[in-house]
Amino acid sequence: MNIKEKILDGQRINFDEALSLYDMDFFELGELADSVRQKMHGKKTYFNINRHINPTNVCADICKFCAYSANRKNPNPYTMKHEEIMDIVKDVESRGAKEVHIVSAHNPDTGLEWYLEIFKKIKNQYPNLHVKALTAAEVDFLARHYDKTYDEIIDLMVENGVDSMPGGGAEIFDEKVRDYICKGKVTSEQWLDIHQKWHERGKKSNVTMLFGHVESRENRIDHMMRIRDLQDKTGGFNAFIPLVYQTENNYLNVKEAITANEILKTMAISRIVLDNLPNLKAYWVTSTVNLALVAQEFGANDLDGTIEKESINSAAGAASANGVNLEEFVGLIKNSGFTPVERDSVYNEIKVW
Ligand code: V47
Repeated sequence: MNIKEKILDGQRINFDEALSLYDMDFFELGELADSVRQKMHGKKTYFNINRHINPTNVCADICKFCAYSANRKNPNPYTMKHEEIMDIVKDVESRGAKEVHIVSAHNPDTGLEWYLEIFKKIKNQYPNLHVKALTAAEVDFLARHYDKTYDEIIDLMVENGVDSMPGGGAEIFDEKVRDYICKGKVTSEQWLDIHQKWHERGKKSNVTMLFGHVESRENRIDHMMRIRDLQDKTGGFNAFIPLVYQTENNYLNVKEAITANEILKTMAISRIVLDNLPNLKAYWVTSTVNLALVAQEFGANDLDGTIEKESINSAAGAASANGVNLEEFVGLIKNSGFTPVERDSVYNEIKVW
């Protein structure tokens, strides 16, 4: 059987086979990924009504690709008070948000309570609002800084009402590249270990991959393989989210931006490799809305959500600071030939638009 027949037959492909897909005809690869997508989701494209909240940009770690944390290029440190966060939550909940996605920098000065008690406050006031919060990088930082084990931090997250974990902080698992782009932050092994522990508590999470900077195609396939291995063990990942590296205001100094062709190929290959992961999210914030719409033909079945406001990727040049309008978003999905399906945070269908 050749690779194409294997994929159409639903068989698993190995590292070398995955890498060779980069050399396949662009449209043939797209059609293969689409056949996998269609088997899993038909023409449905999922999204949710959500709000990203980034409560502080003061960070004890230094990632070369980050334009969000306060530093020489972005000398505007801020830390929100819980009341400020609650005001945002009140506003977005009253306008239909079903999820808040709360991710911060690694602020050494707030105290552990500042990080955790906000979730309890949100849950007490809005029990039906899904709280997706704390990346594995934050969990690792909190454990190190407050002398706790990962299990202790995870128990506190559960106690305080975190429903699911976002996929941030995975970057690229290859140790050499990781050392170059974000030395000192959570290691690949630790990132996967934290998610495994979270899954073992019956909880769901997402997983990202930051690409289009200094990594190779081999590094991307390796990243996908490590995710596939953990997913085989736990089944706890909901979505894979390839994040396209944004070039501005950071210290990575990448001259040439990745091409749309390479982005779509990578998405298609990830749809094929991650045969045990249900959803592939084209995160329009880093790919642009237009390319995310095209990515629907290359295996993507999820476009994240309306977002409303986003600070991490927009700091590095993404046009996402103000989110997208719901009606417009739904119209774009429909006009591109797909069925917009509003979902909750764990992929139960809420409404077919
Ligand atoms: O972890 C930082 C990335 C991530 C840049 O789980 C950059 O549903 C591109 O993880 N260019 C945060 N990316 C965002 C994130 C996320 C987003 C949407 C949905 C979910 C989910 C998770 O942003 C960071 C980092 O990998 N990032 N700087 C940059 N210059």
